[in-house]
Amino acid sequence: MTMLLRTIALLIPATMAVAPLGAQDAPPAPPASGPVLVAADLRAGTDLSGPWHYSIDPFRSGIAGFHGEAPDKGQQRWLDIDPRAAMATDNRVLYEFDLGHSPVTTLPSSWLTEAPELRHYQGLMWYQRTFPAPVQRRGRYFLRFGAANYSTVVYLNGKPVGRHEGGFTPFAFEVTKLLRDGDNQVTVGVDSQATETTVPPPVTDWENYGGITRPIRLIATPDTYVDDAWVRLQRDGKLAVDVHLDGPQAANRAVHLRVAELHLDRAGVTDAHGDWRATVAAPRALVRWSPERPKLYDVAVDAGEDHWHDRIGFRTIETRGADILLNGKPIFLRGISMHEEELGTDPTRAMTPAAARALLSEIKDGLHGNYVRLAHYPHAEVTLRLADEMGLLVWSEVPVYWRVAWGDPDTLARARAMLAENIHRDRNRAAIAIWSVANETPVTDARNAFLRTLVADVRRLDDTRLVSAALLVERDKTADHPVMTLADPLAGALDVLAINTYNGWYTSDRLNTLATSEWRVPADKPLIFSELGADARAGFHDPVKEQKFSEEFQADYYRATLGMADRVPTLRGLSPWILKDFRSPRRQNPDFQQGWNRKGLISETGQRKQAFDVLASYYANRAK
Ligand code: GCB
Repeated sequence: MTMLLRTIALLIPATMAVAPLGAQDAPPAPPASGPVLVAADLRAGTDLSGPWHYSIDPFRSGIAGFHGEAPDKGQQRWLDIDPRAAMATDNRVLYEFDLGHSPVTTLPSSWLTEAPELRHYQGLMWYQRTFPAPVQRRGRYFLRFGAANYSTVVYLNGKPVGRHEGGFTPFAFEVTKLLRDGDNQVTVGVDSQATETTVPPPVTDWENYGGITRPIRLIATPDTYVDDAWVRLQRDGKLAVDVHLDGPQAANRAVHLRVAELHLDRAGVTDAHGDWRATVAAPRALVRWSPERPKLYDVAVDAGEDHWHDRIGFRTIETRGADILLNGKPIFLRGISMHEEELGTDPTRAMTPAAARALLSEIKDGLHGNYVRLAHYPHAEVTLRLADEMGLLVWSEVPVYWRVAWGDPDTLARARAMLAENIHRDRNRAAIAIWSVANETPVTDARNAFLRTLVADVRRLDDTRLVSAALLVERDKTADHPVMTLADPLAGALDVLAINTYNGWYTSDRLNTLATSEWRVPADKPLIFSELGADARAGFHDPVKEQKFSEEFQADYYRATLGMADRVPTLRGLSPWILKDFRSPRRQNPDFQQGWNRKGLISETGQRKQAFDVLASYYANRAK
């Protein structure tokens, strides 16, 4: 546990907490760790985005006193009081915070961009706002966070409501009984500090945007409501539905699955646990979702007073030998990778629909793509919804990245919880083709066991997608040409093999030798180059010597690497690194990087580099 969560665990009763999932006991699949509220973004609610007060707490004084004991009153940020008025009234009173009179930021956003002195702040931040309770309350209310990075503790009107760990997945707490008439005060502590046992750990190659980076909403539901619903087309051609109701009338309840456009109305009754499962023959009129025709249907689940709905596309994805089949037909994944970072000179990881559309349009229309790798963690719901609408297949991953504490059961529990939260949120998205469990993780027994557990979780939670991981290869140092061998024992557990390759960028290979590369990979599974790339600073040209960081080098690197890719018989897709230059504190070459990883095909402001056209025409040809 992080320090924040460890201390908070002492303060918040476990029953109110999102408990870490049981770690080593592999089966059964991890349960949902709190209310799922699937398709919460389409439910009625009050948007709590907008102005919030904020205040740093670098020594975590609101979490623990200086001897490690519970903090005294003068430091308890969540108290339902007015410190200024209290101190003015009684000179024995001391408060060393006053959130209600602290500076204001606009959420969702990261604090890194709020003020220059916060640019490199990694630690605990407190946020607070008040909001009016809905008048005439009925049913149940949940405070839902799209994401907060990294560990979070939430209080309402001075009372703890829950805690959550993981910077990229949604979480919700029921607050029905804590709401009061008139103004309600919500206080949130968010700690961005990564440790050796968090997921991801401290060393990555992207900006650690601390803060509440996705929408916060107060969601209203009836007393008994559809907490989870999963509607999909199975590989056997049937539609399958799983529903879970939560509430006093969840058991033995009549439910209906309705897809009006297909005249589909299937009735059922939940069991004693509030669960209903059914399959129905797919209506003949069903149009299957594809990148060329991303057809979505309005799907409803009615259960008593609750009318749940979502927009869902139906398609199958599977492998046959080295082929990836979409709706039974072989497909080549014409993709690119992207981080969750909006265009602009000072991104704050606030992904609005417009910001997501700007990025995905570059892929779909600019590059002629049909696929995107959403690296290296679950992206915002808006991005997934747009991928569904625009027709882009998605690789989705959890931040099990580079060097993780493989032997630590808590770390495994964390990764499993994130994976489960991600799959629960997104398994209704037709766009999702591949769940990936890791990126560039060195092979050891402990790592293999850890990742095998994650692969098994994916298969239990969603058997309609493909499982992958970006793997490392071994380079034969004695060969006279580049020879790379995939010897990772995890390969056998995956549906799609994925390799990141940077020959000619991080290696001293001359670009004209890449064509002679040999890739020794299993012949019976599809391979994806999940990354390939080279940096270039937009506008820096060196047509004669083509030094690194010139647009010419990057364009030539793409030509050479794409030529190499064409000679790999099992290659079925590409997601080069990366669409847009992105913030990375490890990149400090003052001439070219200035804190940015420059492997984008477009600059941070959207300027296309030469290599953009190289990939765009390659994909245009592939699409013919
Ligand atoms: C990788 C990583 C990615 C980095 C990239 C790079 O292999 O997966 O996160 O950003 O290389 O630019 O070095």
